[in-house]
Amino acid sequence: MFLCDTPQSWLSNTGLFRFRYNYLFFHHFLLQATASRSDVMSDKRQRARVQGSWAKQPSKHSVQTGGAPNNQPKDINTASGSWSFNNQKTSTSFEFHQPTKPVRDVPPERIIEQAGDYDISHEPSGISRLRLRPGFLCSEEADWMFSKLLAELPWSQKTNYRQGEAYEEPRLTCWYGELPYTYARSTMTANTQWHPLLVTLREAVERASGCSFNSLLCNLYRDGHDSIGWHSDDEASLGPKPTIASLSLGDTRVFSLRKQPPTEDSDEYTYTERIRVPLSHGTLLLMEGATQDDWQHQVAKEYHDRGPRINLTFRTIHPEPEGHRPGTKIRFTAKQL
Ligand SMILES: O=C(O)CCC(=O)C(=O)O
Repeated sequence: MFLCDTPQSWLSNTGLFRFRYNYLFFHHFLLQATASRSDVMSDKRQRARVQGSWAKQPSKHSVQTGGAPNNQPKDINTASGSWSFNNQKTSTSFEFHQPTKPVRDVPPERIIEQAGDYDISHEPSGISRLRLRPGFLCSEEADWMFSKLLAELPWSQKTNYRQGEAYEEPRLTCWYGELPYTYARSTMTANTQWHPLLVTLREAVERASGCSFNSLLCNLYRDGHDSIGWHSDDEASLGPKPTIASLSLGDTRVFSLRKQPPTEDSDEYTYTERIRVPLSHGTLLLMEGATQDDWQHQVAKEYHDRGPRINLTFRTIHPEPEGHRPGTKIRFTAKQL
């Protein structure tokens, strides 16, 4: 007879029964494996939540129910496709160790380009303050002054010394003042022959700043390759907490500042605060208070075309403290002043 007596006998007769039985067995097995896997996952999540890492040995339960936990070498049988769950031979454990140094962020660089007064730090040494006046000179008078000073000032290249080695400054300079000025182990001799235009500019800067200045260091950056490296204007002859007035003419260059690191970090400038101040034609910048104690500044080389720039830095110079070599930094003489 073609129709079977019962479905079962028909199934068993056709072999479909064997297929269905195998399928059910396999399905059951899959469910178990999935349940075990989800146990492992929730176990992992729990431990990650509690400890933040694999601090604890995997529980017996998780080892028995399935694959090796993450970070544990895989059992060779598992790797070769065997379903052996009880052959954990290694006892490697991974423990969370608190990093000995806290992770530190590099602070984002601040850009100052709008006219205003900026207190850039408050330290035991005092407040460091920048006062920025773009357009202090209007562009026509700045153009005229720039050409005149470029042509008429006695520019020359100074030789400095670092660790006994001579090097040529990557810019031209000239100096005005009744006293000589020594920095980087080389001296600019006194020069009282002020150019008349510089006298006018000094008076204008004194009115704007409320300070008086007896000296002027002029810098000429011939192109983008000329620069001045990181330094502070903190020679003892400038006195404590000097105000320095810097007037820029010609192409814009970036004046950068970086905070002195805390003493325990000494020369580690990676994490210190940084400020960029683009100094354009006719801009006046005043550095006041503790700026020379707590910050360094530079005008870095640039690798694209830059036209010439003149920077006039008005200062007040005091006689060098007795018993100290000219050009000594103030931190080595502070007690004498
Ligand atoms: O050119 C400038 O703006 C900075 C000059 C300077 O840092 C200096 O004369 O000490």
